[in-house]
Amino acid sequence: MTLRDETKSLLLRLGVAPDRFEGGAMASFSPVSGAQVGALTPDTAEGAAAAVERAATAFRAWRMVPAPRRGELVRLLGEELRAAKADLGRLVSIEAGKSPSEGLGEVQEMIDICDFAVGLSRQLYGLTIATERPGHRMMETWHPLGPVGVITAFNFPVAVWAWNAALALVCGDPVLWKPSEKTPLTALASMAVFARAAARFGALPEGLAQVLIGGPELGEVLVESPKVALISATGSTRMGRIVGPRVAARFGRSILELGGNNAGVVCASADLDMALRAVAFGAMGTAGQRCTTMRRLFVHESVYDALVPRLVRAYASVSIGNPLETNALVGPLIDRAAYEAMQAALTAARAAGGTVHGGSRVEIGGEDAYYVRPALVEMPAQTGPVLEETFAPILYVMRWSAFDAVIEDHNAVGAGLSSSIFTLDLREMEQFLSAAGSDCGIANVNIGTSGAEIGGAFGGEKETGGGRESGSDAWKGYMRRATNTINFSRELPLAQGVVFDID
Ligand code: UN1
Repeated sequence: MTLRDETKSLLLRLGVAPDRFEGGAMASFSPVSGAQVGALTPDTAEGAAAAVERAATAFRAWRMVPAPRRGELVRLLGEELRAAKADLGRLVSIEAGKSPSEGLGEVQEMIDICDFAVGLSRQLYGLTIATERPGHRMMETWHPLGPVGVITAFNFPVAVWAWNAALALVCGDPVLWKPSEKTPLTALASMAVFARAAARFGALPEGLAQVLIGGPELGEVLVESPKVALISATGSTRMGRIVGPRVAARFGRSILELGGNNAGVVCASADLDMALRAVAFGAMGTAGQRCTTMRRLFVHESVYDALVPRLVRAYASVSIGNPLETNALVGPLIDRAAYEAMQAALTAARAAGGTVHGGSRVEIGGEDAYYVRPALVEMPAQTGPVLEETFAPILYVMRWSAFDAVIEDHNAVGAGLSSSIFTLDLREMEQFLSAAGSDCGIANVNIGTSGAEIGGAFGGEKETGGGRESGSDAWKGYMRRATNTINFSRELPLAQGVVFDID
């Protein structure tokens, strides 16, 4: 069976109508072999504008549905995702090139956020606040915000939609999804799964969850429309620099989850066996194509020679292979552009004095597939390409000797997503987690930078954009807060002792 045939049978089993992915002008490809696997009919900008209108109408109805009832829809979505897990996970492997375990893990992340959101649907609490005025009560209420535009990247083609959609739906907001042009098929499949949950739920407003397949012009419709109350965008810092100001210009709200240049700091006391495994997964997993991928590693000079040669060996021996036919740990890069960006970064690293281990192309999957051996680059200093995110499996390794200085270096890049320290020293650990430590949105101890679970808020600072998605109180970004003061007395005392007596 060809890859295209397998893709077709998966899509049909997942409930996608053939006219959505066959016979259209928009080709989609699998990075596993570079083969075309879909021919979609893209949506138009006019179609996107009509979708926004439908979402705005759906909002008026959905906001009045009690939140726990909205949670029931998400509970059903979680059930349907459980039933679809094997097929959808396989489709993620086909379309994004993830290993089987990571493809399934991505669907598990969707299921987890559904479970979280179902519980949340009964916990959208506001505070009751002490008031200075007698006979008054002050409180906060949280209301649905409006349609949410979700713009996602190829690397987590379905989980990031689910992080946003599960929360938005329980918060009372319709969802408009613009997936990456590189991964439209998993988006269509996710919407088919959603449609089954919706059918089981019963009557739902039309346009509660929609997908827009096509190029950046569709994302632009969402970004520019005042009816889209929130834009939640995942992608590069370059994309965020365009989207953020445009949403702000219309006083829209945005959650930006942009680039990462995540680092690990290995201290003298570190458990090196553990650090080795954590760094290997963090830096090579998902072929270096996670926002949270470990891209820099600072190793204390006293353990450098004990750790780095072992890491170099792990890089030389890690299994690279077709994720559909093997259980290899490293699959393909998404496309040729990713491969070229990786090679350019390695050339720049050599020019900056780096010693490159690995990084060359591996002949798997044919000429249109881009498999590479992950690269470990020993750098004399944090210069050149080390300061930038290259979305490929490159780990820059540097030595350190003074703790305060390594924290400075750790924080001396534009992005601020994820970070980790490997230490058994209490002082180093606490300093890393303190106000004077890592400046990232995620700071870990004795685990890598990637692989966050959904219960925590996910996102980062500085050029990562400042947004938070997923767990903790990230839901507040999807609702509007009203502060209510209620006077149940017979007087009208003014705050701050102000007197304003007429007659
Ligand atoms: C991303 O790379 O955009 O922490 C998301 C992780 C995943 C999510 C990453 N749970 O690696």
